[in-house]
Parts: sequence; C-alpha cells; structure tokens
Amino acid sequence: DVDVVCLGESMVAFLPTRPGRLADVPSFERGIGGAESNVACALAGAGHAVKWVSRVGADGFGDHLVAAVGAYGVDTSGVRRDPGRPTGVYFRTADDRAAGSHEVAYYRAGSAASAMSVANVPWGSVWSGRVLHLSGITAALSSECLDLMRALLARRPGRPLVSFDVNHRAGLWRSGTDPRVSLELARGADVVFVGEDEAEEAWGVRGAWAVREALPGVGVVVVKRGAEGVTVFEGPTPPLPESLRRSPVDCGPWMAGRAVPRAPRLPGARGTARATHHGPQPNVTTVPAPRVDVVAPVGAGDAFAAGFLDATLRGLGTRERARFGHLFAAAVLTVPGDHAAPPPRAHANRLAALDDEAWG
Ligand code: KDG
Repeated sequence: DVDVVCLGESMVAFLPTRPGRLADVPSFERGIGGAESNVACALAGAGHAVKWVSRVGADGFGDHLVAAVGAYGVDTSGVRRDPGRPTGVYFRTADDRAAGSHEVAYYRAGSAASAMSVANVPWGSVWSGRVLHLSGITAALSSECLDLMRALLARRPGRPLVSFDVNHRAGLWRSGTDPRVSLELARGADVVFVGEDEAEEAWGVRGAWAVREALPGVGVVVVKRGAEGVTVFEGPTPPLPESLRRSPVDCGPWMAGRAVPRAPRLPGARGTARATHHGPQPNVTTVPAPRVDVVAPVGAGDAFAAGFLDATLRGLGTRERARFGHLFAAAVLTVPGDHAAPPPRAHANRLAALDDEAWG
C-alpha cells in the first residue's frame, strides 16, 4: 500500500563549493533537487511508503536521479525515461543573505519532465496512494504540464487527499502565462501550503485571512508567515475579523490582482483559537517556528510539507501537524542542500507534545 504519491520534476542540482556569484564560482558539487521528490525523500525517511511519478531523460543524469531518489527508499517505478529529451539540471549560488544575493540558473526548458501530460502519466500510479502531493512548479513547466495539473486538481469523488504546495517560482512562468492560474489550481486541492509572500507576489492576495478567503472549499490552508510561523485554517472559511470586514477596501479582488489590506495580527498567535461566530466552527491555529541557525533555506518548504503530511497520515491534531512541519523544516534549514534526515521520531514526538510556552 502506498501512503503518498509525489508527482513532479526533479533535477540534478549543482551546488557551489564556495560562496560567490555564478560568474565567479569555479566548481560545483552534484546533488539532487526537485520540490516534490524532496517531499518524497523526507516522507520515506520518516518511514512512509512513497512513490515518485515523473519523467527523466534516458541519460546519465536521469540514471543518477532515479538511483539517488530510490536510495532514500522512494519507489521510482512511476518514473518514465524519455529518450528524446534531456533530464533537467540547475545551478545555484550559496544563499548569501548578508550580500543579499542568491542566483539560480535552470536548464530545464524542454526537459523530459516538461513533457509530462495527461496522455503519458501512469494514471494507475498517480492515484495509488492515500495522498497525492503536487506543486505549482509543475504548472509552470509547459502547457501540457498545466493541463495535467488541471486534470489532477479537478475534484472527483473517491480521489485520495490532494496536497498542493504553491511553490511560486517567478522565473519559471512562461511569458503570457499568468501565475494566478496556481490560485485556480489550489482551489481544487484538499490541503494547500502557501507562503504569505508568494500569495502576494503570485496572486496579489495580501495577508493570511485573505488567502483563506481566496481558497473557499479547501479543507486545510497552511499559510507560512516567515518568522511568525504558520497559520493553519481548517474547516469552513472563517469570517474575516471585524476590523477587516469594516474596511472600505473590497476584500475579494484577488483575481483582478489588486492588493487587499494586510490582516491584523491573528487571534491565537500562540496555540489554537476558535473564531467566535455562529454556525460551523472554523479552526484557526498559529504555530510559531522554532529558532534555528539557518545555513540555507532551500528545501525547507518541502520539508515542512513532508512533516505536516507525516503527522496528518498519523492522525495527529492541527498543532502537532504544524509542529512536525517546523521540525522537519528545521533539519533542512541547518544544512546547505535540499535534504536532511527527518528528526528521530521519539524526539520529535516529545517536542511536538510540549505545551505552548515550552515550544515557543
Ligand atoms: O524547493 C526546493 C526546490 O526549489 C529545488 O529543489 C529546485 O524544484 C526545484 C525548483 O523547481 O525550484
């Protein structure tokens, strides 16, 4: 039985051996990257049965990707080899916050994975898990991939839980394609992960409450709010706080790309708060992130999604799911690459069960 299927492009990643601009770095080390396979590797590391569905070239880099992802314990039988197209690669610089510089150079246009389509994905594998995890990166790869994402995110009876990480990559969107299609796609998911910053950049939606409003019908919306942690909205769309409702600015113009006002500080900035209103009770939970010494942020969002899904599969409550997300992310934040072993289960269980004071 498969717990999670992750579908998306992976690439051989070239990581710099020293800081500096791409123009100056003399050598790179080979690693692997790819948001969805990062989630797959972390979930396999946490003991879940995980399958990765993708396409790679019939080339050495494709061999390496399949072997490297497989070495994490991920089932790669859903990965097709394409003799006519190359495996994507990318180069990046070290994240130098002090210098404010971070460069990424993708060589993935026309890659094997960009030819994933409704006609060639192995549908039996795609629907074989309890959870299907997708990301907005796939939608930006090609028009075939966008059509595939539309088909995957169409609501249909009996489908597995569909998880969608917006993963906005401004440099990937083809000219003429509006990144707000990822909002349309997100509306078809059951669990959505999105950063407050990317919701604003990609969709023109400002603030966690406005994000929630923009995703009616999505059961779980996880808004990542940087140093403040994450806010998880569950259940029916909660009403906007009074202060926003009285705002003279229309709060629903996201499709027009206009900004909405920033929401005030959310209730329950620590722990769980229930909005006070009549009717079905939505659940709004804000969980701060633990402080860690960040080496590189790349891959931390994927690790967060993996931790959240790990705890979801184990039936844990909202606060614990968010805490597992943070704990998995913390492990990746403290290494230069995209991957780190998830925290040992017993230790993570103890941390996730701390009371709010001790956690914060
Ligand atoms: O989330 C990490 C990814 O950004 C990285 O592994 C590369 O998948 C990648 C992408 O498309 O940016």
